[in-house]
Amino acid sequence: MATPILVVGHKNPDNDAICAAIGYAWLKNELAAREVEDGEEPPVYMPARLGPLPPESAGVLDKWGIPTPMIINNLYARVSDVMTYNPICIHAGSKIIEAGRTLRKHNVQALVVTNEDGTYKGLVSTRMIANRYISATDVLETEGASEMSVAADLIASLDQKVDTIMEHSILTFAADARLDESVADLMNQPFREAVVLDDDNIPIGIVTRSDIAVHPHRKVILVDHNEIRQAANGIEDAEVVEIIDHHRIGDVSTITPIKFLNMPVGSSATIVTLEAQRLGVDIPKHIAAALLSAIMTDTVVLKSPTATPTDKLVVDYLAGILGVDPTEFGIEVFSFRGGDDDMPIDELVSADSKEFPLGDGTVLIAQHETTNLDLVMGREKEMRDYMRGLIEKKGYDCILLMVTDIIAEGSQFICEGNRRIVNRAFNIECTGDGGTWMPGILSRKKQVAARILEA
Ligand SMILES: [Mn+2]
Repeated sequence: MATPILVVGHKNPDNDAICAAIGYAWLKNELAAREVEDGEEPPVYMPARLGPLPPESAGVLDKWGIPTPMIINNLYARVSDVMTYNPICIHAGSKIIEAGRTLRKHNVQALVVTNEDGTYKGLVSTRMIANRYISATDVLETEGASEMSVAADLIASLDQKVDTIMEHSILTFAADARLDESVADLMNQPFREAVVLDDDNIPIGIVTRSDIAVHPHRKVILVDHNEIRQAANGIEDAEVVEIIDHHRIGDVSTITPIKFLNMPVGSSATIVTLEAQRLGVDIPKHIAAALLSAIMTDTVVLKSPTATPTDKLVVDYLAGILGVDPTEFGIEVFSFRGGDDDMPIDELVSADSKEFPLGDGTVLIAQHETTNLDLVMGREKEMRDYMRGLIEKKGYDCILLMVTDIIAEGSQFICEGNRRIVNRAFNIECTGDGGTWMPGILSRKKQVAARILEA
């Protein structure tokens, strides 16, 4: 069974990190199926994620029947990358002679011994059976037994049950255990084999000292990031085989040349769509929906200054496949976030917040995107109380919360702490009441942080 190649977005995933991974894994599988020779098994690309699904992703995946990408904790090589699957098993009640026959028949060195219900009990190897005979010769020399009686004992012992000679104290591993740690354990036990068990204690694999002589590296395609800080733990132990991204070039390095697509466009999903077009692969509706949703969230329905003419073309193409109006589609995706009225206040204010150093102090700029500004502003007092508490706790000079109305295309500034910092930068009069409407301000990175830091 070939180990799948993972396609994974950054830590703390947003909708683009999830949907670009789904889209690119789909594209790679399509291409692999085309290129495969007769009788060959194509490589399998599997989308994965490093954290919980954002609500808009959950909404899109649910609506379009797309399976949720599996969550992974790290990219370290695992026991399952080297183990032999489906080990040969024998019941503890079987006779030793049967164990001998089974070892011969399958030409293996060890059998996993199981209980009646198939759960793991121990292990019997050719060496354990051989040891029985070697110790018999010992009896011959030290106790002066006759050769005939020893031989008779040995023949009789073939009739005994396997569990009289099996070893109970063999190491067991979970399939997803880290290989480097497991190798150390395996080298420290007196036996050559370890048994791999599933959650129900059923043996699913066997791993020997010769299996671990090679250290495999998990293959991974990075989407929507190319910095180690944002990548899965264990990235340094993995083999990065491709990168699809729209952020600044970071610090992931590779040993061999790879396909590294980086474009200054509004989303990674845009690049995935361009690749499908370039390679002449038709995009099915569910994948078009995932990709379109990612472009819409990353570019705030194409209104963010990060949106480019290329994004616009790609959005029209995907909306054409789906037969939808792109803006309506985008607003529906944002509405999956929902819950502006019952969202916990810490989440509403700080889920998307970034600290910026300013002089000797720190400014926190938070952003909450909404399709219902009135609903959010109804919680103004709650938000301000929470922001003042944050300032007290963290010592910020100032917190600016941008409540961004993606339909009206602007942001309501709510400011606590030293408001002069914000007022000076934008030449406005933010007060402690009601906030200040800033038409056209949608991007924290391009339109707000830059201005405050320069002022
Ligand atoms: Mn992105």
